Amino acid sequence: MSSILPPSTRVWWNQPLDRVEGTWIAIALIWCLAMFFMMPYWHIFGKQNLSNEAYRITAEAYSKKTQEMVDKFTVRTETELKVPVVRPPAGSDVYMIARLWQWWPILELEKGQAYRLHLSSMDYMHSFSLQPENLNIQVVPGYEGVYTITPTRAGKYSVVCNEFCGIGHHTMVSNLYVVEKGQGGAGDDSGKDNGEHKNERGEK
Ligand SMILES: [Cu+2]
Repeated sequence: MSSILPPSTRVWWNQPLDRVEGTWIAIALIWCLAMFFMMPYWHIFGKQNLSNEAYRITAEAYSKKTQEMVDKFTVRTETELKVPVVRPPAGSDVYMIARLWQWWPILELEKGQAYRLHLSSMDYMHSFSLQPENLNIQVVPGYEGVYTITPTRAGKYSVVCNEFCGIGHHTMVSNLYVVEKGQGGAGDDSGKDNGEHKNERGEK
């Protein structure tokens, strides 16, 4: 029978279940349940399903909060786009914006300190993927996700968007720094325009 044609018997749901059909329903059900219970399992024993809080927020309100943190704690800028590198106090709330096609700003965190990482999108769905940790967080417009994180290893991490978000998706990459206590700060680099911070669009 083709699905284009109407069923030959109108009351099809009273017909006995075919063995093959029943088997496939059972397989699908068992697999669904396996996947369902993997979620709490990964939460407890893995790193991918983090505890989170989520709040409704507008893009404007979220970008304002992020801007405030950037204005206070920028230590340098990076790349020709002058993306601010922000070093907020240990244990504080830190903010990152996801948007087409950029992460903003770059965070510099201290090893061994717990931070409340806030993530929100200005436009579409993005996803915060921290490499090489393989930590994945969905970033949703209209919501502010808050995750308590404690970096355990110093170094330079990559932040990659792993939710396909359009033509520039592959360029939506950034960094996140974790430094030992007392290190980092206004180290290297390109920008050297401290005290003259630009807003998120790169304007003054
Ligand atoms: Cu993206």
